[in-house]
Amino acid sequence: MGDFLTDSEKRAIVHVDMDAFYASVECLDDRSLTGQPVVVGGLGSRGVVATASYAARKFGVHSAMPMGRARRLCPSAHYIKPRMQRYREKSAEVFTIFRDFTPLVEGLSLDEAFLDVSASLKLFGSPENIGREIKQRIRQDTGLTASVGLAHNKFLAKLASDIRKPDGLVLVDPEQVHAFLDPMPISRLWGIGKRTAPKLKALGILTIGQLRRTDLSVLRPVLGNRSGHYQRLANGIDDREVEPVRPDKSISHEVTFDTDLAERPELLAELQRQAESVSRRLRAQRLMASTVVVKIRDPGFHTVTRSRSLRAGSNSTQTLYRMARALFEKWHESHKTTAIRLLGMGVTGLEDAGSGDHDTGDRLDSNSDQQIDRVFDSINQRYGDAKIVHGQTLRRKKP
Ligand code: TTP
Ligand code: MG
Repeated sequence: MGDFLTDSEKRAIVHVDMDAFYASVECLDDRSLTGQPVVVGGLGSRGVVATASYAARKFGVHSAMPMGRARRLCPSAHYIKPRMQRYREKSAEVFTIFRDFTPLVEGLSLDEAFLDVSASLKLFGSPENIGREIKQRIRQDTGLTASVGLAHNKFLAKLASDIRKPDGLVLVDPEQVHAFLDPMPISRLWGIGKRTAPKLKALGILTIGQLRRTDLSVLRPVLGNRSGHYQRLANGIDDREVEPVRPDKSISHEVTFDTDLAERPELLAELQRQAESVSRRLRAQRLMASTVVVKIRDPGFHTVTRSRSLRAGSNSTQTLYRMARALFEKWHESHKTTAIRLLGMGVTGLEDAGSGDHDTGDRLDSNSDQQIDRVFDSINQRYGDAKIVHGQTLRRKKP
């Protein structure tokens, strides 16, 4: 069977996501909480739920919910203020285990990572075996449980880890990709959010299978330049590599457009989307960046980069976007008619953002920018990726 698979179908990617992470750590440190409803989050009047144990979820409590509402739904739960330092410690233990399996570990947040274990397959026999081993090691060494998804690419692995939580292990067989994806709602596709979903629904497209079977010309008015991208995802195709994060180098995001693009509003919308992605990754790793870089490639493969340092470190979407936009506009002034094949933005000069709790120190970012980012992060974390994005990102070309 393996002989019929393309190279990218032979990769073995694991996505690991810890179960009710903060709450599980609290239960670990106080055994009397085991099996009880536990809610971790801000306890003040404007606090929100960071996470809830599975026992508390039965009462309808979930992440990003106002704490007051959680208390009404589940008055008997234990309410606990986050202890970030402790969660970081446990996270480091978990990531140490990951690196025993492969050096190709891409952390997405404290409790979540992609592992490319293609080269470790021989050693462990099968992907399923590796999955089981990882889960067992996590349980043994840290006392916590994780859900694991295995597939030949990141997109499928991530969906797989989510469908049998908690303590799940799901393997997507390359020959069963359509059976796995087709029945899922289109909202499971990264980037299809509240604004786009209704437009697809209006076309009668509710499931990934329906999107897969829809002609690109029908999708374009709604999904624009990203139609091809979404249709590839709907087919279970995702060639992105696992990118091991070296916490000191750079974070970037770039796209090659299906067709070269010259319209400024669309290019800016793409840039904003990238600023969101980059800044979200900075925040997930509690980093700040001091320099913004924009990369532009024209149809003749001529590539330019433009960079500039910020007055102070930042991880705010708005701050990074403003700088990227300024860099882009400066280039655009003298290249108004040049179509663009590839557009990217990134950041360098990364440093630790500190505790990230309250102090704003000499940050460039306003409090309201930070607050907006936090709300976006909590919702986006919950739903995988790009569930909500800033207004401009949703701007699409009209047919
Ligand atoms: P998640 O992996 O999204 O949630 P979880 O691990 O608590 O539960 P599960 O994966 O089993 O569904 O997030 C990991 C941690 O990140 C979570 O324990 C707390 C924190 N977090 C927040 O602080 N705010 C949020 O809105 C979310 C979603 C998570
Ligand atoms: Mg989790």
